[in-house]
Amino acid sequence: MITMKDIVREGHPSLEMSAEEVETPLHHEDRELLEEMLTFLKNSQDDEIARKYDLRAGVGLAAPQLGINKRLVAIHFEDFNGKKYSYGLVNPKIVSHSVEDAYLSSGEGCLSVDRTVEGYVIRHARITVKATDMDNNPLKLRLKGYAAIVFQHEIDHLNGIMFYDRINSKNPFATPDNAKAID
Ligand code: SB7
Ligand code: NI
Repeated sequence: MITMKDIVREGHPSLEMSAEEVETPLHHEDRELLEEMLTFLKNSQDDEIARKYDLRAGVGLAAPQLGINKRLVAIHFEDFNGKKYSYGLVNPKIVSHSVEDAYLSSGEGCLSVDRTVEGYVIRHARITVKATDMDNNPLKLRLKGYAAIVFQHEIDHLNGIMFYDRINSKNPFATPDNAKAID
């Protein structure tokens, strides 16, 4: 079972490098890893289990956060409208995005970062993501709002990018005119 002790923290090299493409159809071990990552997210959102194992709640997890240098991402959350997103993604890629940007007005955090970093994380408002799913089927998703933010946070981990790399260092709360707030 994955717990917080398995999650590497900022400064670890796997958070700073570009991860390797994963072969498809998935090898058994990669499929198992994605299942374990999804289980971690579900456990982290279950109050009782999270308390018992001291898990921080997470909506996504990327393999490099486990020190595993592979392009694998798990996502599990419900958006503000109650729409459910639960995916194991293999080699996810943003194939197109809006000109408009967006940021979460509450900022972002990361399971690999044990401190609060304040500021707006400027991202694309809308993205189209292509990936292979856990059953080896091609997947194409059009995402906006909170979901678009979460997927970009996770895909960034595959490219060695942390959320604070996208905060304006001179003025963390600067809002570009083409960026809208997501509450
Ligand atoms: C806020 C938090 C996340 C994504 C977008 C906004 C995910 C936090 C968990 N992770 O560190 C996953 O990489
Ligand atoms: Ni993160």
